[in-house]
Amino acid sequence: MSATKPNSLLTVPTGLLQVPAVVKNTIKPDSPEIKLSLVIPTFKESKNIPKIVQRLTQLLDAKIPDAYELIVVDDNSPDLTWETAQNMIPEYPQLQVMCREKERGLSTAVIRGWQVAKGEILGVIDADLQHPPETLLKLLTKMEQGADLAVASRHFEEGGVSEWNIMRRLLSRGAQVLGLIILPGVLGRVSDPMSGYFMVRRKAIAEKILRPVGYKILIEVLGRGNIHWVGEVGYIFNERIEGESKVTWKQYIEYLHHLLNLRLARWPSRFICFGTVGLSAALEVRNRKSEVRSFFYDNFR
Ligand SMILES: Nc1nc2c(ncn2[C@@H]2O[C@H](COP(=O)(O)OP(=O)(O)O)[C@@H](O)[C@H]2O)c(=O)[nH]1
Ligand SMILES: [Mg+2]
Repeated sequence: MSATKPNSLLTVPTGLLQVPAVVKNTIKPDSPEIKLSLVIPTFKESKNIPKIVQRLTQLLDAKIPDAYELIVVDDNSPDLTWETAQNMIPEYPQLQVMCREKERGLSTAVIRGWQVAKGEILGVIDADLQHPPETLLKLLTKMEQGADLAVASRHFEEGGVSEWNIMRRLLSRGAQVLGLIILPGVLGRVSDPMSGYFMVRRKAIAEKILRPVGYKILIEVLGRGNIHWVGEVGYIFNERIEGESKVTWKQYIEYLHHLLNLRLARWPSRFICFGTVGLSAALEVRNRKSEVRSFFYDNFR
């Protein structure tokens, strides 16, 4: 599906957004097994990428040296984020870079990164340092304890947001409430379904055809994955220091679209089930009616 040469860009997978269950063994036989593949989606993050890569490397080298990979998936940013990242590869051998030209969007970028990943644990973190890198180790611990999904949450234990105004808080909570109304069984499973900072076990989403719309990759994973045990850790969502948010009203519309898609995707089986029960009941009534009719016909005519 993809090929990597030292210092070269990863090949962008095409076709369905489907993560393979088994990783093709393109790694040298003596190279250590990758446990964690962390995708960093980027668009116009050239000022943030050196810092986030450096901090993540420091943390992960201390915890799981050589057993992780960092995959930057950039959408051909005009500030050449992908090139900045690519130039760091000699100093950071666990780093790989993908640059997409034909596709755009946060959620699909994450899945394209997971498609080329080698780890049994797949993760995602923003590039802009709004997700504190230290929380990563707590997420990893949850996964090591057996979670299928570990979510960094702003609404769990010591979690929160730094300097959000009332409007932003209302919009965020409003979006969550709307999601809970449309898809209670999906969004109700975690305290912060809007989180973009989490890890998932490969086998929980492998071979599923994912169809996210927009920004909220976590609800896609929750909606279509086989997720049994969910772990949560609290975190404070930092303010951005460099660059700017790409969120506009378009992302709210896309979020609604995504919720409705997932709602519809989860209906057919129930409809088929109710439909089958309804149809058999109707047939049964019809059979009984003809039985009763023939009984009267045979006995009382
Ligand atoms: N590849 C890719 N990354 C994106 C896109 N939009 C946002 N990102 C990245 O996703 C992360 C979160 O985006 P951001 O705009 O900061 O969202 P916010 O924190 O909710 O305001 C950052 O690392 C962005 O660079 C996109 O269209 N493609
Ligand atoms: Mg951000």
